[in-house]
Amino acid sequence: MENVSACAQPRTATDESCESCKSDEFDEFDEFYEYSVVSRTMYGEQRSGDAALVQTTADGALVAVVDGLGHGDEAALAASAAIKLMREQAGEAVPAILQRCHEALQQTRGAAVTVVALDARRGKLSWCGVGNVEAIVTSAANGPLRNKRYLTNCGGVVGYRMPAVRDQLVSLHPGDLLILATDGIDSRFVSDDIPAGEPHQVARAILERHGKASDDALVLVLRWLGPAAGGSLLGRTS
Ligand SMILES: [Mn+2]
Repeated sequence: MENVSACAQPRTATDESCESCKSDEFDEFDEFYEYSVVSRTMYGEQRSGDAALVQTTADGALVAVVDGLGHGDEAALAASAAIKLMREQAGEAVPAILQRCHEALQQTRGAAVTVVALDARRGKLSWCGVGNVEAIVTSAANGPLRNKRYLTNCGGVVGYRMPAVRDQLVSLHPGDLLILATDGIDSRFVSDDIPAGEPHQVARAILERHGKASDDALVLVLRWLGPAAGGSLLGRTS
């Protein structure tokens, strides 16, 4: 597949669609999750308007996917403005981050943004989104059978028409997958079986099966591993 780029742990950004920021200051929860981002720039465009961020925080990580309106340079500009803002605000509550994004994107064409704070200490996600970045949490294929949970995004455009947003909380079980996808991925992927494998295999399979030719496409897959067996969330000294 042409124009596909991937970014996965170890946390090295291999394309401009994914910024992975690992801070030595916040490495306590590095072993608690693994993730991968794959993206494809629309044929004929030089830059993708889709972007992702995974940044370590004091409590775990901030995870975000942005789809700048449309595609091409203007979309990429809006997306990179959102990523820059979120890097600076990574420790804040997610509704506040979205509101700051809205202010930062006023001079751009705007974007769909979904932002997720991973609280690794408590094994919970707090998330909210505006616009049509699809987001689900699904149980591991071999784990306890649980329904997929869908994030209910608010309609609107960050930077242009911002609705009131509230975050939703989801508890994680070891093996759970968080999947975020821009609308360059056919939204019917959520009713398909989730492919097996490592996060990069899951992400790549979703992109190959459901990616549209008419837009940039990006999939982020994060697997929650939880604390290692026998380990304790509190009082870790290493
Ligand atoms: Mn799009």
